[in-house]
Parts: sequence; structure tokens; C-alpha cells
Amino acid sequence: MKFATVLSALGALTATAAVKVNPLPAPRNISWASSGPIQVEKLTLRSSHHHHDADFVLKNAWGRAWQTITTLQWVPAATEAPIASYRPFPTETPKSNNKDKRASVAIQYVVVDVVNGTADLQHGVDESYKLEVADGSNSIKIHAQTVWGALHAFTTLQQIIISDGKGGLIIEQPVRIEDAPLYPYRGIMIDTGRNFISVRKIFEQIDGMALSKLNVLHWHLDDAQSWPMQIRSHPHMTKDAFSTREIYTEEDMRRVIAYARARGVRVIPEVDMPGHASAGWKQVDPELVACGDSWWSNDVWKYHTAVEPNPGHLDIIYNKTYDVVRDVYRDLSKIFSDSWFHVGADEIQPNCYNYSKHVTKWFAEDSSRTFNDLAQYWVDHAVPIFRRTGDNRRLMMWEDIALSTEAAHKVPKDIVMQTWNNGLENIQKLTSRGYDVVVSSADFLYLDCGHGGFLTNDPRYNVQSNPDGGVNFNYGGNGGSWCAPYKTWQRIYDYDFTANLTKTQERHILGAEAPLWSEQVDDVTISSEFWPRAAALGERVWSGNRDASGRKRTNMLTQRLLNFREYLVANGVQATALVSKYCLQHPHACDLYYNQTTIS
Ligand SMILES: *[C@@H]1O[C@H](CO)[C@@H](O)[C@H](O)[C@H]1NC(C)=O
Ligand SMILES: *[C@@H]1O[C@H](CO)[C@@H](O)[C@H](O)[C@H]1NC(C)=O
Ligand SMILES: *[C@@H]1O[C@H](CO)[C@@H](O)[C@H](O)[C@H]1NC(C)=O
Ligand SMILES: *[C@@H]1O[C@H](CO)[C@@H](O)[C@H](O)[C@H]1NC(C)=O
Ligand SMILES: *[C@@H]1O[C@H](CO)[C@@H](O)[C@H](O)[C@H]1NC(C)=O
Ligand SMILES: CC(=O)N[C@H]1CO[C@H](CO)[C@@H](O)[C@@H]1O
Repeated sequence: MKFATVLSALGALTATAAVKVNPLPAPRNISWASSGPIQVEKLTLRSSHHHHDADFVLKNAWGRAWQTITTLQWVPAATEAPIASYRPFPTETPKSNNKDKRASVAIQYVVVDVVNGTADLQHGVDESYKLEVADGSNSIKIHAQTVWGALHAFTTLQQIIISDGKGGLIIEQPVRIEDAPLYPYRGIMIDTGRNFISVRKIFEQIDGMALSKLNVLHWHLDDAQSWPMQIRSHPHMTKDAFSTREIYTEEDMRRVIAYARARGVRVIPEVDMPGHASAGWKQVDPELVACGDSWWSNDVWKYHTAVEPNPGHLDIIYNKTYDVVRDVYRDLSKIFSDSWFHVGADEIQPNCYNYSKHVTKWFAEDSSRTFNDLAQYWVDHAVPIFRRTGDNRRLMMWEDIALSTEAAHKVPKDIVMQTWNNGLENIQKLTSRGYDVVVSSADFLYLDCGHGGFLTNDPRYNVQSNPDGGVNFNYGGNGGSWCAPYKTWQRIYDYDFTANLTKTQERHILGAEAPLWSEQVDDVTISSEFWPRAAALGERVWSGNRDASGRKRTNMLTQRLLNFREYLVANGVQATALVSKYCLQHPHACDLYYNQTTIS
């Protein structure tokens, strides 16, 4: 382990301390030699020219990475002692530890070898890479199957080329990394239906995602509250945007997709249907929306029509619904280039349909009909529309359509289920039925939880004593947030979502995604809600939460994540502070237990 000068964020010389670079997410395999730092000069990209588009992506990404390296002159605040879980490469021969000697050759090139320059950024594309900085070589060698893997190599490289404290750049030691993600689906979800999020702030989230190797931005575009997206067939739907300034033009959506793609991030759009639907749709025809002007009635439960204000469901029996669904899906399919599309399907509220003359008539025609039959009607009429529109898209839905009380009887098995209820129990159910699953269990991965309730006129807060003691005082102890408490990074990272699954079931887990519902989030807080917690998920799904011996490595993530938070902020991502800076600067001083293997 070498010693290097540590610069504070302001660039002032403040301390000399041990530095061992510790990139996040931890690579699957990384091995450092011990021959001392290697000087890095202006790095020139050399790549095998395969394909125009791949070349463009690569050059662009390298330009950004190099710009970041030289502007930030990064040095992590502090470091772990050598981490035992990093397994040395079998071929590595230990070199003598010479702290002060610098390699005589400085590095001048980044040589990137991409095997398949035409592989598109789609689900399951090979994202692996190898990165080698050998002693005595004047180049950093990157080998990747696709350009998307090479991009991950760059974000790793960005974190391991650091300032030498004297205006130069170094890599601490010769290093070899062999890396690939555990899961092909590693996501976060932005909700722009409850509050508008500007394109600029969406870019900022994508920056954080690229740095932490998250690769799916699930964009929950609209909800009952607002319809921000401009589409060709029904431009007046944006009359239900929050304002004329809070609209995504086609160009805005394309800009987000292009920005994300350049950083290896897919954008999966969601239009939530048939529930969570009012704004926009009702501009086309008020009859498309059931119960849109009802009182949501959480106070008189018998009449309640919505899980939260404002109510509204697409009318499942009204024929014209499907014409407009077709238009919306077709228009957005032309804009969003990903081969996946999320079509919602969560939280159907039966009472809402008491307001629909079409549905009540349908029930009256045959007294044996149930809400499950109604949900089936939706699946049978909507899914063929999605399938016929555009090319071979894969559909994604919230698990409710298969598991809730109002579930449809038969949902096609090729639809990807996003699970959010009951943790492992629902993961078990869905995978045993053969569905591919994206894990978003609310008790672990919902980033909006624990901020109190957003409902107004709520007398339960008018309590003149500490409400902790009584369930009646405090929404059953949740403080008004249905999914309280706040999910800490440790809870996210520690989540063993494949526990007790058979091998066959485990193969159905495509990955995980942390949603951030935005009733209490807009441009002002979005970044601090996502970051750095989403980066803990990033590592969880990239290289897992265990070391080579199978032990939880949460306590080893600590310093990595604290450093990474500083790195996010330096990169313009407004990540929240997790600890006192004292803890950042004194690894493990803020641990709850002295015993480093307390987490088993
Ligand atoms: C490159 O990858 C794409 C998509 O994965 C695949 O269809 C194509 O056959 C590959 N080309 C080569 C030369 O391996
Ligand atoms: C809906 O369309 C079907 C088939 O086109 C037709 O049989 C039915 O009468 C229509 N229902 C209504 C309410 O218009
Ligand atoms: C709504 O309609 C359903 C089915 O027609 C009926 O069973 C239920 O009682 C109605 N709800 C209310 C609150 O009237
Ligand atoms: C896994 O199954 C065992 C045996 O049924 C049970 O004791 C344990 O609690 C389960 N683990 C989880 C995380 O559900
Ligand atoms: C540390 O905690 C682990 C797990 O509880 C335990 O097995 C071990 O004995 C403890 N070590 C010491 C030194 O107490
Ligand atoms: C070369 C090498 O050691 N590869 C290993 C990297 O880590 C994965 C996951 O632990 C192993 O499966 C590889 O064998």
C-alpha cells in the first residue's frame, strides 16, 4: 500500500494519508500489483475501427472520461485497508513493494479492442470488459465484447486514475480487472407524472447511473395527475400537463434517449394503464376515463375509488379506449427505441368502475362476471394491440395483473413482471409460475419511503404528544408514509432477493430496479433522493453483496460508497451526505460494531 497526498475537495493540501483506489461498483475481479504508481500522461484513444456508430459512441465516451479525469484531478478521501475479498489472479506473481519508485514508462494510450462493434444497446447485450495496466507498458489495454462493455471500462478507469498531488496523474499500481455484471437489468425509475422533472435533471440522473454502471432508466412518464408527453396523434393531451412549460416534446424525449444511450443506459418508457389514468386521456374523450371526477374516498373506505388522489382508470369496456391506447402506444413506440415497453397494470380499484356505464352494464349482462374477468378483458384486448404495434417488443407490467385480488386469470408468460409487494414471497410466486422478474420490492427498494404523508387535511398529525407509542396516532407507526421507513443504503445493499429460490427460479430474476415515486420529489430533491443510494443497488446488481467466501461485504462497501458520493457531487450529481465528513475521513470510526464481521 502506498502513500499519496490527499487533496480536499477545494484543492487545498490538507493531509497525507494512505490511498488505495476503490472503484464502485467493485469489479468482479481486480488485482493490484505492488510495484508502485504509474504516471499517466495525456491519454490518446486507439481503437479498432469496426463500425461507425460504435466508434462514435466510444470516442465520445472517452472524450468525456478524459475530460473528467483531467478536470477533477480526483483523489478519494480515504480508503480501506487492503480488501481481502479481492482475489488475486491466479497468474499473478507478487512483485516487490517499492513505494517510492515510479515506473520509468508513462502511460500515453488507451487501447480499446471491441470484438463486436454492431451489438446494439438492448437487454442482455454483453457488458463485460477487461482492463489491464501492466508494469512497463505505455498503454492501458481494454478488451470488450461490445462498445457497451468498453464504456463500463471507462467509468472504472475514471475512478482509478487519480491526482498525484503535484499536478500530475497516476494509477496507483499496475492493475488487472476482469469484470461483468451479475444481472442484465440494473435500473432506477423516474416518475414524471406526479411532479415534472426537467430534462436537465433527468440527464443528471443518467450521469449518476453511468458512473455506477446502472443500465436501465424506467421512465414512468405520466400518471392520473398529469400527462407531460407531446404525441402526434393527440397533441391536446398535454392540456393536462402541469403547465405549458412542463411538457416533453418529441425532441426532449429523443434527447433523453440519446443522452442515455451515449452512456450505456437504456430508456424503457411506461404508460400506466388501465389504472393510474386520467390526465391526458380525458382530453381525448371524457368517456375513456372512469371515476375521474369521483371523490377518492379514503375516509369512507366503502366508496374509495383510488389509492391516492386523483382517481381515474381507463374504461376497460368502452371500445374507443382501445383506439386511443393504440394511438398512444404507436406514437411512443416510434420515439422510444428500446425493445421493451412497460404498460403498467397496477392497482386496479374496483369501485372506480361503479362510475362507468359501460362496465356496470357489462357486469349486469352476466351476473357471473368478476373483476378478474374484467382484468382479463383488458389483457385480452390491450395486449394484442401492443403486440401488433411496432416490431417484436417485450412487454413489462407491474405484478398486480398476475397476483392482486383483481388479477387477470391468464397473463402471457413472456411478459416481464415487476414485483413490488411482499418481498421474497411474491418473487417466489412469480418465478415459480415461470415469469421473468425485475425486483423492486417496496420494503427494500422504494426510495420515496419514509418522508411522512403527503395528504393534506390530515388530523392525525394534530397530536400533542409523541405519536410513537400508539398505532392510532401515527398511521400504524408509519408516520404517514405507507412504505416507511426510509430505505437506507445498507438495507438496499443487504437485500438477498434470491434467497430460497431454486436454480430454475433464480434464472428468472433479470435484475432489480429502485423506483422513486415523485409525489414529494421534483427537480429540487430528485438527485439527493436517488444518490448515493442507487449506487448501492448498482453494486448489488453488478457484482453482488458478498465477498469471495460468501460473506456479506456491506462493511467494505462503506468507504467505497462514501468516496463515491463525493465523486458524484464532483461530477455534478447532487447526492446527499450520508455521514459526518469525519466518518468519510476516518474509515470505520463510525461503525456500530468494532467486530468487522458482525454482518453475516
Ligand atoms: C454482434 O452482436 C449482435 C447482437 O448481439 C449479433 O446479432 C451479431 O451477430 C454479432 N456479430 C458478431 C460478428 O458477432
Ligand atoms: C364494441 O365493439 C364490438 C366489436 O366491434 C361490438 O360488438 C360492440 O357492440 C361494441 N360495443 C360498444 C359498447 O360499442
Ligand atoms: C360497485 O359495483 C359493484 C359491482 O357492480 C357492487 O358489488 C358494489 O356494491 C358497488 N359499490 C358500491 C360502493 O356501491
Ligand atoms: C428460507 O427458508 C428457510 C427454511 O424454510 C427459512 O427458515 C428461512 O427463513 C427462509 N429465508 C428467507 C430469507 O425467507
Ligand atoms: C465477530 O462476529 C462474528 C459474527 O457474529 C462472530 O462469529 C465472531 O466470533 C466475532 N468476533 C469476535 C472477535 O468477537
Ligand atoms: C479470472 C478470474 O478469476 N475470473 C473470476 C472472476 O470472478 C468470477 C466471479 O467470482 C469468477 O467466476 C471468475 O472465475
